[in-house]
Amino acid sequence: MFDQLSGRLDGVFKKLTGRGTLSEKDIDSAMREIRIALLEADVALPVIKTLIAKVKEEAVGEKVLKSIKPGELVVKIVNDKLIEILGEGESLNLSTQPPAVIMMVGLQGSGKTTTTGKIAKRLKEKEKKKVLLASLDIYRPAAQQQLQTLAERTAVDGLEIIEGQKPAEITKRALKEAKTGGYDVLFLDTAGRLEIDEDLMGELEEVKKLANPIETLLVVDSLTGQVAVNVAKTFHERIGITGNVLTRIDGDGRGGAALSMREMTGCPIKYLGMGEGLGALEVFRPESMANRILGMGDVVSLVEKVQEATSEEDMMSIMEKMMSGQFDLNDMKKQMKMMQRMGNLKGMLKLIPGVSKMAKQIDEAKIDDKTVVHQIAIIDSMTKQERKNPSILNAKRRQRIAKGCGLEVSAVNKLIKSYQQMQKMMKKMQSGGLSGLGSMFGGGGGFPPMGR
Ligand SMILES: Nc1nc2c(ncn2[C@@H]2O[C@H](COP(=O)(O)OP(=O)(O)OP(=O)(O)O)[C@@H](O)[C@H]2O)c(=O)[nH]1
Ligand SMILES: [Mg+2]
Repeated sequence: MFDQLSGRLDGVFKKLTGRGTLSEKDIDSAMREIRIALLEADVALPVIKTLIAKVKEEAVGEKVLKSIKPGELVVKIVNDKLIEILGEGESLNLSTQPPAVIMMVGLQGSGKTTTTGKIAKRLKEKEKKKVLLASLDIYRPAAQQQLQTLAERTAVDGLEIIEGQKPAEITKRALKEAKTGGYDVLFLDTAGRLEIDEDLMGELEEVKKLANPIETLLVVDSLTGQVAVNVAKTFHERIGITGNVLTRIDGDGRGGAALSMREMTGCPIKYLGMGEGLGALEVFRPESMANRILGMGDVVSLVEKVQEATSEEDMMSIMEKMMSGQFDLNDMKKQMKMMQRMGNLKGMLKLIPGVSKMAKQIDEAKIDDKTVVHQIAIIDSMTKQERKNPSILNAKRRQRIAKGCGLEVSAVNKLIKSYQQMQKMMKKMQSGGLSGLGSMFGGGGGFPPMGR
């Protein structure tokens, strides 16, 4: 689906990521190219405008971390804003007194019946729900039978077909059957029309009133591009929908519908239809769609992890405090948190030039997650005053702290001892310049104080 768009964006990013620095002009021209790529992909204009504005705003304000190239940062920002535009992935809402009624609506041939079968299969297999399927499509020959066959294939129940009943009658019968039969979920698969018309809307309104569905899912064919978005807007305004399902994502459409849907309708995308088979259904996740479009998952996760782990500002302020001898237990906690986060991405850090050495040192320091968690808990149990001025920590206070965090007094003592050792080391560093830094992370009983 996103092949063409992906290709174009890839070209834009290749130009950016190779560079060491980016000027505002570089960013401007990249944005222009992204805009064209999105237009060609048939993304709605207001959506493009919003996206570009959001990216620009952030790209200008963003502080560039030393370990990331500016181009990579731009990729990450585009990725984040794309995710914002795509909207959060909301799961199917079934939290109501059973049966939870799910009404499927949409134009003819959009994939309502197939999607009904797909979701039913998922609910039965993954969530062990008891599911009943009912077709309200009395217009297309054999439509009811089509759903019945799907019910058999997915091993869920289908409502008995009674010829001559109107949709409203079938709805009432289905509700009754679902209640008496103890079903968790009832699907109402409605008939489609070639275009939105008064009859269709009137019928859907009537059924909706009768059945009071917790979910009204609009199934739209993503290959129809902007048409799909307009259909969704109309349906939403008229009968109110709770979610969209985009089908034929496996086809070679340009992707505009998928990208515009959330922003233009205000309704979340809940599922993606990825093929004709009953297993070809994906829960919509904005992150994975963004990744599919940008194809830059590696860069994005690298930037993310570096951003998470090394707030360089934090690091610098801690270093400064250490150098000036003002390092207190608040700083020690901050530092532990930082070490903890870094411990989680040792592999990642090795990839970044200049940081790889640190990763090795972290390895050697053998950060033990549990110990760090305990040490943080101890500091958390102290008063503000104690953290600022650890020298007031007498025996009585230590006992109180130990109680507060559910650990032995000996653990508290160890932590304080580590702190004192660090203080000593810092004093040395102050007099001996930066040469003392070598032992910061590494073994030799130095830093960080793991208290073992
Ligand atoms: N490739 C692909 N085909 C799909 C997808 N979803 C549905 N189809 C196919 O689209 C065709 C129409 O699907 P239906 O489920 O019958 O559509 P419908 O909305 O129920 O159609 P009406 O009841 O006639 O309005 C079938 O051939 C499906 O196999 C999908 O995600 N990908
Ligand atoms: Mg159908």
